[in-house]
Amino acid sequence: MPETRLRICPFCEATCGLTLELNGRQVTSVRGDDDDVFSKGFLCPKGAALVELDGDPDRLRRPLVRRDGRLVETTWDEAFAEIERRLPAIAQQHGKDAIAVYLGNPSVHNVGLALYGQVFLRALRTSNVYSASTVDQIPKQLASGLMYGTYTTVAVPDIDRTDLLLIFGADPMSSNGSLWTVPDFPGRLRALQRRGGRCLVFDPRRSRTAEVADRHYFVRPGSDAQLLMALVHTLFAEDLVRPGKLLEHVDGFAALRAAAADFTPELVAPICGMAADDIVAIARQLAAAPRAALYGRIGTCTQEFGTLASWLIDVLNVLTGNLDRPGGAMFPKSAAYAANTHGEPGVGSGIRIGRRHSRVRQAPEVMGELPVACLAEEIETPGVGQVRALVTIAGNPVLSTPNGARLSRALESLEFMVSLDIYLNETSRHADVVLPGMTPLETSHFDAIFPQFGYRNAARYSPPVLPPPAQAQAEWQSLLRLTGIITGQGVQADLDGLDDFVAMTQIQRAVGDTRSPVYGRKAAEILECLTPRRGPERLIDLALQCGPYGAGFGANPAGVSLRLLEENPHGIDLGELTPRLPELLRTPSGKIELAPQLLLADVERLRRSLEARHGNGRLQLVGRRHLRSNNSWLHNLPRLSGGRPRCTLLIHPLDAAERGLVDGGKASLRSRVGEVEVDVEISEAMMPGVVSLPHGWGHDVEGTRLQVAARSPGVNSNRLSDEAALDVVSGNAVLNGIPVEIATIR
Ligand SMILES: Nc1nc2c(c(=O)[nH]1)N[C@H]1C(S)=C(S)[C@@H](COP(=O)(O)OP(=O)(O)OC[C@H]3O[C@@H](n4cnc5c(=O)[nH]c(N)nc54)[C@H](O)[C@@H]3O)O[C@H]1N2
Ligand SMILES: Nc1nc2c(c(=O)[nH]1)N[C@H]1C(S)=C(S)[C@@H](COP(=O)(O)OP(=O)(O)OC[C@H]3O[C@@H](n4cnc5c(=O)[nH]c(N)nc54)[C@H](O)[C@@H]3O)O[C@H]1N2
Ligand code: SF4
Ligand SMILES: [Mo]
Repeated sequence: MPETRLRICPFCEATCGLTLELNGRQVTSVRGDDDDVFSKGFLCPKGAALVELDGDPDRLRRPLVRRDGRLVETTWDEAFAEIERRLPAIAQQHGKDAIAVYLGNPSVHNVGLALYGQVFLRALRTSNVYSASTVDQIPKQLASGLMYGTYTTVAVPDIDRTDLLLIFGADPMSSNGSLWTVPDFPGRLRALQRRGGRCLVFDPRRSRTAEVADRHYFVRPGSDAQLLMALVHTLFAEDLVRPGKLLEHVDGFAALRAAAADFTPELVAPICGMAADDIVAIARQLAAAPRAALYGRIGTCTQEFGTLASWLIDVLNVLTGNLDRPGGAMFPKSAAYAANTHGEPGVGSGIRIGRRHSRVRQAPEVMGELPVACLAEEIETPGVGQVRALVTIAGNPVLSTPNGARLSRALESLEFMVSLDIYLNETSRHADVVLPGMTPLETSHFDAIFPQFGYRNAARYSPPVLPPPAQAQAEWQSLLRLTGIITGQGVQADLDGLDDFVAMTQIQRAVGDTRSPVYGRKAAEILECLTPRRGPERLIDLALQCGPYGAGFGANPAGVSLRLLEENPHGIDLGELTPRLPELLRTPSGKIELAPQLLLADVERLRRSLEARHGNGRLQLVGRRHLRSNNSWLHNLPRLSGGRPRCTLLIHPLDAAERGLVDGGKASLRSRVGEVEVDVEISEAMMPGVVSLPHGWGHDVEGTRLQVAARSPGVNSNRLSDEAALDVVSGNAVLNGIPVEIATIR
């Protein structure tokens, strides 16, 4: 008899609930869970491919250790013994900063990694913390942190109630949304249009989202901040600023107005490749819409003015009175882990950046991290604080960060490298020890982060679908073992004792917090209430019970706990988004900072860009995503590969003709840092002067174990992105708008 099980999909931020059918260990089908309170039956082709990930013969199941230059299978004990022999010695000899860590994207989608990765980082105490955030969303988090006081207070469009949705540099029809957890974006957009609403898309490529939108505007890469400034300028100039109820919660209107003064539509239009009349018309539409929301993502973050563009999107939501109101851009209230639900409501210490700087380039720390674009130079440059060892946790920086070729060389020069990964890929092939994770089916799932960006409030949990195989070790346990090693307790450290310590630290924080429902209670009593749970489940239960809807260990018996989620496998709906101002603010002023000093200072850089002129025969390179792909790591699943080649260079017919390029031909694409050979695809979807190549490809290197991916390897677009180019305030890499030249290969 087939059995039915439920599992939240871990692949992307939409977090769809899936229904799996099992025959023994074999998953026979995957569907969307119609009863899931949040995703209501939606799924995409990646979710259905979960079956193949579980069965992939290339997926690592046993640890690997380097012997005589080759990675060979070994036991868990031997793998950790090797780490104990080599890793702590490096910190002892060269200091704690000699060990760097890189956290990849799935470490946010895997609760064991998310919770215990932090435990390991605290034990390491290194300044050299890097992650995919600085090739992704850190500009939005910095802008939000400056405006609202915490890094995860991010406003999301209230899509189900809005009349006008403006999308900048995002393609949710392909990506299913990001910093916006919105399963079934396609259906929600259709519903918006059916009720008479409109969607405008701003993108240098006619993306899938642009195709279904009501209007698409080509914008030149890297010019969003100028365009958004021109919209701000127009609202002020035409007396269309209507913050309404927000007025009492906002500081900085005058400074903002002054900052936008120079950015007239006429001056900005040629920079972004739009008509000045269109910019004015958009500002008027925005002001006239009863309910509107602006949203921006990768294209607005991973570019030269990432933080300014991210900030100005929220600025426009404020100026039009759309922030924090139904149908506008609203703030979710998550059941666990949200900084904006802890501490005193309405005021806080805000965020601080630059508490330290990178050694070589002096780039400031943001959100506890240094820019990953600095990692290679920190490895290569001798001196005190040089990085000599690296631990990667669910990441593939060789393919996902700028100048991948240089980073790959730098990794070769490390004294020691450990990778926690489920594949032997372009990055983990450099490791001395690889520790495999289990498959999503063998682990539980709880989203600690994404409900903070949900289109609706909900809490859901999935227990493991399959029992782990005998030899497997959970990744949270691997991280505890690494913690034991790095704190000098060795491979034999008492893991239960360490885990109790982790739980106790968090319990103590809760009982000492005057705002917590368990304030003043005995830590030992709370620990007892959590028994017999251990590991991530114990921490999740604690966070849920002490959260804004929490049961508080008896204080609110009807409240949320892990048990309640277990009893409701399709999730608990916590309702549509509701206004949260001023309660969610954690700025020192208790206000929304509309014009933070750090950003006003960066406007000077933006102003100078108005004088720059594009052209000189160069093209600008941008990226894109495909529905059947997930960054660098699902290319090994047969179900998601095959079909037409996807890693092609899209180029406008005029640009192609000018350079003698033909569709299907080969061309050489060159930037300051590298050169790759690409397959040309001529396409009217591109803005003239802009070409597009997806990232996450380049699976043709030696020493990996990715047989399916290697058959259609594509090229690594990050061989072209320049590690010297940063959005200076956030340290995010510039991955869009890279100047390139192209020549045909005959
Ligand atoms: N040019 C360009 N570059 C980009 C982008 C772009 O748009 N353009 N996008 C950027 C963005 S948004 C991101 S998020 C980054 C992603 O950058 P990364 O996070 O560095 O790369 P991923 O491709 O997501 O690789 C994830 C790795 O985690 C492994 N993995 C998957 N599940 C698990 C698990 O459960 N446990 C463990 N231990 N490992 C697991 C996979 O095998 C893979 O090696 O790329 C960035 N790079
Ligand atoms: N299928 C699939 N889904 C994914 C992923 C995946 O790899 N595949 N990755 C996941 C991850 S980690 C993330 S972060 C999200 C990202 O999700 P999205 O932000 O939606 O990312 P993209 O689909 O790359 O869309 C970015 C768009 O920005 C445009 N663009 C480039 N430069 C500029 C610019 O300067 N200005 C403007 N206005 N537009 C520009 C590009 O042409 C592209 O259409 O997707 C997630 N979901
Ligand atoms: S949209 Fe697809 S990949 Fe994303 S969570 Fe849903 S099923 Fe998974
Ligand atoms: Mo991402």
